[in-house]
Amino acid sequence: MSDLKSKLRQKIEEWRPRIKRLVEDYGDVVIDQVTIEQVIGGMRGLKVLVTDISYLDPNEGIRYRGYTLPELIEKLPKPKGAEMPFVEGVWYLLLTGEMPTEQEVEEVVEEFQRRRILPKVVYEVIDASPCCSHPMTIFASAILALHRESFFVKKYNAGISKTDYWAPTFEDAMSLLAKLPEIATYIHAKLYRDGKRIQSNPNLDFGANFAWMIGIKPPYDDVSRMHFILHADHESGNVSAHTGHLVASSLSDIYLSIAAMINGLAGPLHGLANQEVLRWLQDVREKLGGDDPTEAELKKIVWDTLDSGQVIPGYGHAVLRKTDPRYLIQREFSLKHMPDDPLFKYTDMLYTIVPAILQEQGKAKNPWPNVDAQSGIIQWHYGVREYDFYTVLFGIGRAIGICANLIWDRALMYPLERPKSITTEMLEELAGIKKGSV
Ligand code: CMX
Repeated sequence: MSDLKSKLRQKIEEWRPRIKRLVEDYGDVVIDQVTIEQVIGGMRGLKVLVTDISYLDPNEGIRYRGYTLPELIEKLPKPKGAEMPFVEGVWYLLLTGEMPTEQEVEEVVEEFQRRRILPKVVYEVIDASPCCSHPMTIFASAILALHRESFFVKKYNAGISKTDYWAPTFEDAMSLLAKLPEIATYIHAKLYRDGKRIQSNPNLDFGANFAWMIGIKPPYDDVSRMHFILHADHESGNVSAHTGHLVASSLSDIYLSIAAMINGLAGPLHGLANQEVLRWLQDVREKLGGDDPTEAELKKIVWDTLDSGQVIPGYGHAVLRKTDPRYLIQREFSLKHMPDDPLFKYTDMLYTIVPAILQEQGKAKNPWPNVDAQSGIIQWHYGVREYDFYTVLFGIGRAIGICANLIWDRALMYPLERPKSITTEMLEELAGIKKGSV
């Protein structure tokens, strides 16, 4: 058994009694109340999910296993000469809650390298996709095609004990994550490079191999690592994480659950926002004849966008109430590596004007930028200019956190998710509204 898997087994055995005690001895403790506004309004703020992989503080931003992102970037082992840590180290940390040593990371790097090879069926599914399909649709289909490889399904059909479900789930997660860069870069080659594919480099880590296969030189390896790490997790209630958890709660395996999560990520209010940012910025740039913008020009365009009933992509958040630290880390990287990039200049000027405008408009609860306001600009700068591909990159990162969550869901034997729904009439009765009084 690998060191990571045996470390995980030890952590799971330590954690299980805590959950058992909470349910058996404290199961009737009330932790939240539900209002009509929350029921109709997308369950905002309701404390009804549990995860120990990450926690999102509205003012501070995300912590992975208790570490802020800057702490994580500083402390995790890095490839020689790199600015950003190994993606594999984040996987280790998310799974076990422990900061890995260089040796422990190296072992995961090698394990992922061994599991990279795609079965033929994945190429066939990608090749068979209509040319006008969105890359996220193809990405989800390719992941679904791997379902027949599921080790969990084999073990489940053979009659494995419920207490051991986590182990084949771990194996499936390792195999899927190792393959995601291969799948994504093949989709990229197929859609945008006449199918000209660059083969995997057997000596490279997750981030560097992605950069290699997409054909972009350093420091794009660090861009990849940064992108996948920053997008890895955002606690449990966001659409992609919650979808993954919900689907897996019916004991659907990793492949079915991650394909579902990818579909949730593909919406413009969630992961597709990074593509929307680029599209909107290019549109703005075109309107200004490609020139550097003045503040007055940009302010007018922001107001015009709002007045036409559209959102400003990359701004606002359902939980965050301050500038997203993931935005700030990418901004810092951009200031260091691409300060003169024309689109970065737009982005940075928007950072100074959009929050005040959203505050003046008075609708958005959070006027500050989120991760998507900056991520696409960096991709564009380094040469990934097909912006409908950006959400696929987000998907690779997010799959890391969700796989960690799903393994722990199985380890702690969380049950089928099944909230109760009621009718509008019942809500009116609860509110004391007389029938027919509207
Ligand atoms: N531009 C304009 N209006 C905005 C806005 C923005 N960036 N953000 C929120 N609002 C509006 C909402 O549309 C809503 O308007 P209505 O009352 O007319 O419906 C109002 O402000 C209140 O919304 P909220 O409670 O502040 O935000 P929600 O929790 O409902 O939604 C989010 C959060 C992210 C969907 C929203 O801020 C948004 O649409 N932002 C732009 C898209 C985006 O950047 N999404 C990426 C989020 C990060 C990610 O998941 O990747």
